[in-house]
Amino acid sequence: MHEEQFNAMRQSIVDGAPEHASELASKALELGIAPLEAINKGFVPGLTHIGEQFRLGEVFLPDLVMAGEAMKAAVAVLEPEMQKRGTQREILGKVVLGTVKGDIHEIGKTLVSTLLSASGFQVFDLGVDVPVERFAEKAREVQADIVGVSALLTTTMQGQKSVVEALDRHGLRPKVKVIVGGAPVTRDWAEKIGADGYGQDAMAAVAIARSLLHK
Ligand code: B1M
Repeated sequence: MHEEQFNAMRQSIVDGAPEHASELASKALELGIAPLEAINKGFVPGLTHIGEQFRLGEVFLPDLVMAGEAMKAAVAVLEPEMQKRGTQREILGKVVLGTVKGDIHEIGKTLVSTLLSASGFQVFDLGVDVPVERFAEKAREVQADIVGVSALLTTTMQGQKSVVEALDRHGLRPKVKVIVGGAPVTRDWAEKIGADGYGQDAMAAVAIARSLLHK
């Protein structure tokens, strides 16, 4: 069902067409497609494709930038609906979240942020390119239960380890749990750096956050 819609969504990202992507996102909601389904079955495959083409040298940085812009436009339309669907009232816990220093990939991190808050977590989203110490300072300030660290580059994954170390230095562990994620991140890596959880995708991040807090 909705295959044609999903294909059009995928193509709007490949074409780097923010307006079209945003129209298709609105259309998806009109058709009763769940926002997360539109993201996972429609728009993300476009980004996966463009990422692969970039890796092969078939497309260039401007194409990657435009694909990212198109994705952001689609998510901007779908996000309020995702928030609305999170009906929970009780705050399950506080999460400080960000993408590590040197890394400006924001789309996956923002999805994690949206789903966590839609699921009842209070999220303090620090954005991208976040210095190591900032994670620890914010965690202390808001008395976070969890710190979530996203990294999309093999070169910036190391920053996740530095965040775990900074939380240790600040005496915030093991009370404050750490969840890591991002395309190059694996469960093995999470274990190796002493993180408490690894989220393969945004839904998994929510499940891990819940289980770490026994909610
Ligand atoms: Co960049 N980029 N990029 N990029 N980019 C990748 C990551 C890359 C894999 C492309 C490739 O070569 N095939 C490659 C990294 C290679 C590597 O190191 N392994 C790469 C590169 C090389 C670069 C630059 C270095 C390119 C250059 O300048 N020469 C540069 C680096 C800039 C920097 O950060 N310093 C760069 C720049 C960019 C843009 C700015 C143009 C743009 C980002 C725009 C933006 O975010 N506003 C961009 C994009 C769009 C991509 C790809 C195509 C898509 C990333 C994305 O948004 N995916 C990406 C290729 C790919 O991943 N297939 C690529 C969709 C998103 C929903 O998925 O972010 O994986 P993802 O998040 C998922 C999960 O990973 C997980 O849940 C999310 C939702 O399901 N998750 C978590 C993420 N964080 C989590 C945290 C958690 C738990 C789960 O807990 C806390």
